[in-house]
This record gives sequence, C-alpha cells and structure tokens, in this order.
Amino acid sequence: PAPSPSSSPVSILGLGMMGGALAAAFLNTGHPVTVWNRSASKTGPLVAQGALPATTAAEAVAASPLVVLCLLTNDNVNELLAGLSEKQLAGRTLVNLTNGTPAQARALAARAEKLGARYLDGGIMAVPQMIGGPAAYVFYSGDEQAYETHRPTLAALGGTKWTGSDAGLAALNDLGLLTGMYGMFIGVVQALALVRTENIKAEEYAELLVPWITAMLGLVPEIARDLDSGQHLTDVSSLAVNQAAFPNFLTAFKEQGVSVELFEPFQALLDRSVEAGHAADGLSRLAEMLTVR
Ligand code: FVH
Repeated sequence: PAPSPSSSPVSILGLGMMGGALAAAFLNTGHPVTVWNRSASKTGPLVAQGALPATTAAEAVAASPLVVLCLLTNDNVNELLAGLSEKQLAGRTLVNLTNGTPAQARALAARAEKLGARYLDGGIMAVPQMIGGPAAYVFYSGDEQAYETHRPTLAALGGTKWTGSDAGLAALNDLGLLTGMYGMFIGVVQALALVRTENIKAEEYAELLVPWITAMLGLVPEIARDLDSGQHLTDVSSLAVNQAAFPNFLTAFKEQGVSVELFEPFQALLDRSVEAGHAADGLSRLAEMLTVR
C-alpha cells in the first residue's frame, strides 16, 4: 500500500534558522527526516529530536525521494548541485525554498531536469517561528506532478499555494509580497526616525502608526482595480496633490536631521508622472510609471 503522508521520508539540506524550523515541522508530523548542514554542529538539536544526520549532501539526497533545500542564496544551491551527480539526483524531487529570483528558479529547474530530478521552487511566507502553524504558507511552482505527489508531506510546513508550472512563479509571488512588506517597513522606520527627533517614544507612536497603516491598506484593492482597468483618474488623492505635499516631507526630514535617502526617489517618481501628464491620476498610475520594459 502507498505510504501514509506522515511516513514519507524527507531530507533537509540547510539547517539555518529557517531550515531548522522546516526539519522540526516534518519531525513533528511524524516524517522520517534526514538532515545535512554545511557546518555539522547544526544537526545536533534536530538529531536529539529524532532526525538522522547525513555526513554529506549526497548521503542526505540518497536518504529520501523528497529533498528540501533551504540555503542562504541560490548561488549556494548551485554550488551544492555542482557537487552532486546525475546518478545521485535522478528520480529525486528537489524542493528549493531558498529565497531567489524568478530567473534563478527557472535556471535551477532546467538544471535539475538535466540531472533527471524533478524541481519545485518555493517561497516561504512565514518566519521560522510560524512554520507548521496556521498562518504560515508556501508558494510553489514547477513540476506539477511532483507537487501533487508531495503536497501532503509539504503540508507539514503550513498551507500550500500552487502558482503554476513556470518554475519562476513562486519566487515572483514571494518577492511581490515581500516588496509590499519592505515598503511598509521603509515607511515605519522613517516615521519613527522622524518623531523620535522630538523625543516621542517609538512604542507610544506605534499605537498611532498601526491603525493608520491598517486603514490605508483598505485602499489597496481600489488601487489594484484601477491598475487592472487602466482607469487611473481618482477622487481620493491625485498625483498633483501628492507632488505638492511631498516636498514638505523631504524638508521636514532635513530640518529634523533625518536622512532623505529612502524618500527622495518617490518625489522623483511623482515629478516624472506629473510631467508626463498624469496630474489627475491616482497612485495606480505610479505602478505603470515604474514599469521599465
Ligand atoms: N529567516 C526568515 O525569516 C526568512 C523567511 C522567508 C525565507 N527566508 C529565506 O530562507 C533561506 C534561509 O534563511 P535562514 O533564515 O535559514 O538563514 P541562515 O540562518 O543564515 O541559514 C543559512 C543556511 O545556508 C547555509 N549556507 C550558506 N552558505 C552555504 C554554502 N555555500 N553551502 C552550503 N550551505 C550554505 C548555512 O550553512 P552554515 O553557515 O550553517 O554552514 C545555513 O544552513 C534564505 O534564502 C532566506 O532568505 C528566511
């Protein structure tokens, strides 16, 4: 009989903060787990939880049909693959959860295919502490058959979101969400840097900042709808109004002794958009103006 999902063996290569959490989640759901890390000392805590240590990457790959990679960069993944032969990789499914670009994922998928392996790329939407919990999920793309086969096992990490058979799509979705997150954090650190110049406690100000940002997030669907429809005219806040107000921000930052390095480019984008004739449009127009090809 086919093995139940929890008895499918998994190998994890890369036991950093995230890889360690992934291995623990597979262990917690009853999977036989083999672990390998460049610095062998990181296998210790997982072995104590029941994982089998592999002394080489090749040994870890040989131990399971499903091989999860979570290294720092895709250059590291390419380096690791360079040390493995077609004989070692053929028939394995590689699930690469290392952060990377769509082009890197496509190149890795082609490389894996040449080596006779199936390839899934993944983008983890969680921090290590969330892995295996209800809010964590992972975008996947690549070999759909491999995804369907291993989905029950991968569910140990959290939700599974299929983005398509183009291997680059998981990274695209991942980077898109992280871009939104970084944009938010850029605003947060700038706001806190500004108010603390007048001795306002950051923690106190966060109580105002969180509901404000949350309320502004309500505008996102409308911006997205305008972008999709190409109808950018707004009755909320035009680019002309934003362009007129924005120098106040840059001036205040300078007056208060806060760097403008994060915000100056936004002024330049507003200026360019208004000069191009989009003064009456809303923020959705900026997404079009940012597209360079
Ligand atoms: N931590 C997080 O919150 C984020 C959440 C979203 C996904 N990211 C991405 O996950 C990848 C791994 O991140 P991490 O947090 O586990 O990172 P580290 O704790 O720094 O662990 C890095 C592991 O990579 C190994 N490694 C580095 N270089 C090499 C190499 N040349 N060959 C083999 N392995 C290598 C490193 O090994 P060692 O230094 O312990 O020997 C760690 O196992 C990453 O893409 C995030 O963007 C995490």
